[in-house]
Amino acid sequence: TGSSPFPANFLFGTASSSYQFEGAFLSDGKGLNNWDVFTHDEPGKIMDGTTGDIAVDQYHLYPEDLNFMKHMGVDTYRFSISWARILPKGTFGDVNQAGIHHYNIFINALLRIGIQPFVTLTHYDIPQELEDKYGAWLSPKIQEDFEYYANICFQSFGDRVKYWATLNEPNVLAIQGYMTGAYPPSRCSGIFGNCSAGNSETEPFVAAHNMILSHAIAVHLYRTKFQKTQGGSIGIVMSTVWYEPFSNSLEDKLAVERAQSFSMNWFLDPIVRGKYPEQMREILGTDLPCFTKHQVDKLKNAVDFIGINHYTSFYTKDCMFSPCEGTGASKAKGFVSQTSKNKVGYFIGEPTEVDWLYVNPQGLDNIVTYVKERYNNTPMIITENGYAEKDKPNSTHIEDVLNDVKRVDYMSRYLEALATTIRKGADVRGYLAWSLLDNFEWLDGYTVRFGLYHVDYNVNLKRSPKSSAAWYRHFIAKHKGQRLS
Ligand code: GCO
Repeated sequence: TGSSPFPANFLFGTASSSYQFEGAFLSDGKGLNNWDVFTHDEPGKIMDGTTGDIAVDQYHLYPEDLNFMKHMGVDTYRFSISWARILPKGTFGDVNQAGIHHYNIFINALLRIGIQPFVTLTHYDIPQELEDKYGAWLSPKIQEDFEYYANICFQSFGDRVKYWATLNEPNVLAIQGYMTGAYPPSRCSGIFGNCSAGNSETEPFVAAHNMILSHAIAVHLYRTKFQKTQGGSIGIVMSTVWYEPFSNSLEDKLAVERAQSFSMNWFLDPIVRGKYPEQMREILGTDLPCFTKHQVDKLKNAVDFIGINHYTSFYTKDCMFSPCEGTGASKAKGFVSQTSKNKVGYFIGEPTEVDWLYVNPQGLDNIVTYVKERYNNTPMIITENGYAEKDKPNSTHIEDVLNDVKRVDYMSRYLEALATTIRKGADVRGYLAWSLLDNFEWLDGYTVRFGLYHVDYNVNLKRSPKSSAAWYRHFIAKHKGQRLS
């Protein structure tokens, strides 16, 4: 082996999701999902009033996208299956064969060019019917519907798909869907926002509880029924932030622990260790649901790998015991710790054009090391990392837009940090860049661009490589070359 820190079967890839990429929102028998309904009913909530109806139309334009991947030399492509394409009404009953057919063709096309499909079962979008019928994640009923859906996916695609992630960023979904109400199903109460229904103090924990149990049930199903013959692995994808104390005070250090407890560890502790973080129990008391003995048994070690989405780092200041000014979250149990006095002190590293994204490569080394130690060196995959630029609608110089030197700088520094962590012994199995193409960035619509390839929304969704695509191609080739030598 050569001098590359990335091990021989390390996966380089890019990541995406169904709602952000596919479009074709009414094609081939697909049912409506929660994001279809949300973007249509409340256009004011999306920055530019757009929807994912067409998105970047990967549903139809995928052959071209596959060529880009092949050209870059990636090993894997992470995408999500649209639950509403497979089960238009979400639940037991008719499977939409056209949906199965679409993903079969897509998966086969990836494999034909030597790219491993890496499938997320749900990346925020779920059939609207599940919301209407019983409140989706708020009801334990979703556990069996998720199991039913997962079973269809394993059965239909598992002979060829060797990497499965159950849920994408459930920690973000629980907060945005049920505490701030910013994402569907737009539930919140009190100081958290203006929703027509919800309870920000309790519902995030109920929804999360059902997500955790749904995950565990799907993993159990995969392990008992499919894994032996299909030989793949299954995990979950978490949104991770590296938190640093704002000052050296004990309060701020405890606030950092609370911040991790109330975001990443909220899910990973149950899924790996079989229980919620101690601090959550102390702060929330009976607002935090409990697991039965039987559930605990299913939960422990219910991942083959931990998927880490990582972009940025925050300073963390205690606001629970000494109130912080100017933050709406100051009364939120536990979560208070994630805020600080002012924007200047809030993020770590160099600012970007996007307000939540600051450049701190060291944060990736830190978070991976933290996960390694807390979760007994469970294998990890960096399932997302990437750099955003604001759309510049009036820019006449497409060359400038395509020459994304800042993205190249960001990726090369984060990958260097990752190499350092791996040299220190972390078991990281892959790195997936967010994202292959510019795409629908949730509440930011098409105003924020994450792609290695540019998409022209005015000219037939024309794709053009940015400098970062060429850079990534060289980076991958260099590391593979070193492995072979
Ligand atoms: C996720 C993320 C992605 C975003 C990306 C950039 O849930 O995995 O929200 O879908 O597009 O993180 O913000």
